[in-house]
Amino acid sequence: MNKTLKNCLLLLTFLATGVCVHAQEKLLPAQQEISLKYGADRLGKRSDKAMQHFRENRLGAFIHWGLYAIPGGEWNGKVYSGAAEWLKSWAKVPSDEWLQLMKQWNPTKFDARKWAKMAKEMGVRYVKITTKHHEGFCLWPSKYTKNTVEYTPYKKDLLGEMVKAYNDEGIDVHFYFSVMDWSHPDYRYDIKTPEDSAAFARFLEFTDNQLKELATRYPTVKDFWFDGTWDASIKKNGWWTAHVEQMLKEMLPGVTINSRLRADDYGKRHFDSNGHLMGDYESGYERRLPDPVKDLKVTRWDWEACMTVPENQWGYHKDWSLSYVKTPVEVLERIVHAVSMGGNMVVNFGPQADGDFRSEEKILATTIGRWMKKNGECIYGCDYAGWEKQAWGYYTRKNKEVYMVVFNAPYSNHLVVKTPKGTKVLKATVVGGKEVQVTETERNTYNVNMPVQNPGEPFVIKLQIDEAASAADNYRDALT
Ligand code: H79
Repeated sequence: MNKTLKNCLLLLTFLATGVCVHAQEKLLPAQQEISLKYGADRLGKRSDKAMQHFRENRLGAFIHWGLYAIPGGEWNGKVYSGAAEWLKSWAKVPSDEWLQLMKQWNPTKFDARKWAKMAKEMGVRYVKITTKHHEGFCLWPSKYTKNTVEYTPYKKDLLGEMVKAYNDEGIDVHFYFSVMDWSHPDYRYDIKTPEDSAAFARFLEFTDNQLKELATRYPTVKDFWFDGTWDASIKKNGWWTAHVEQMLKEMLPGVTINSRLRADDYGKRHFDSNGHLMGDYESGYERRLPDPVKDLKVTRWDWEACMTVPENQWGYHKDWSLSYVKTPVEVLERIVHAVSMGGNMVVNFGPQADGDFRSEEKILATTIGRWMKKNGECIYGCDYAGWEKQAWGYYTRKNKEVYMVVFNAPYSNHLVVKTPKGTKVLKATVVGGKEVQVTETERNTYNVNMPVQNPGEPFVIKLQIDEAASAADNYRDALT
């Protein structure tokens, strides 16, 4: 059999057997696909400008801010170690009582411009803001409920102030929106009776109205990130999730929407019953990343991961000593790791109720920002490089530029680089520094000399490559 034919057959076998498919992404052969009314709208990545922009931004910040910032994880003298924004649930606080916190909502230190400057300094290109978390409190004066900032001592439109300030700094704003609303009397976890059905229909109309209100009041919003969509009530109303996506896309051309919103005709979420991603990007990577070796199929679709700095605190919690707190370098490594696998990373901040940030978060933003200022070219607009991963760190790539982002320096003082067939490394330069020596050691294998660097600071080497190099060389394979 000739080699090309053999390769084609191998590829076909690979595709047909669906080798290494994602647990959630079980692709059926095309002819066996079932017809869906509310499945994926599209196969593969979106290629328009707005999506490209979303993708090239790569680094974002999450802002979790709501009434939960006031108790900060403590209720009636008891400190709960679970996520602070879930305190209402942990402490079983009835809605009426929880909403009393609105009387104390007065963030006197809040200055949207300061927040925007902090984000700018950190080097994030977008910010995802919790417009409404599960508790139901809205950061904008929604006319469809009284549970909003308008009825607090602060009174003003917090969300509006933030949108303007971030946009003024050239930072995109994305809206986090929890569909599940613990304070709305018509919310249902499941639909079991005609009464549930009627109530939930009213709830969906209320939600539509709030979303239309957000899209109309803040037309510069670039993305909606839905959460609180896992309940049976929503899974039984897949049509509504498809409708919301369509409605927002009609109102805001180019807007991007996360996969978490969607459920198909059979209540299958994120990936439809045929295994195709719904929404524009996968948003299931919460506090975790795909496996660097096994999960590289994620490069087939757009995705965005989000992470907390402590183990699992999104909203402000007064005691961060209850779980491990990641160091700035550990946060940085997750950012680089995500980009090296073709994804975005969003780092979470949980501001205090007074409108200031805790010192740990300020230090984190400054430290990341300092590194990004020097090395950001290996993040923004970069993608999966397709080169064999090495133990020293991660590759990222932008057009012809391949970046080595080094987190683990070897004792040999040589960073091993293995290139794909036909690709030669011509030159290596430290970003913000000098050229370092490159030695070819085997076929498609190089030693890149370790530069002198600041201890504890990951560094970046930019490679100049020739991809049209002849595959012919003087190396001989061993006969065994
Ligand atoms: O906003 C942040 C979190 O509050 C929210 N998403 C991020 C971005 C979130 N994280 N996890 N969850 C929502 C789902 C949580 C589910 C659980 Fe439970 C809460 C598991 C145990 C407690 C709900 C209640 C499911 C089982 C019991």
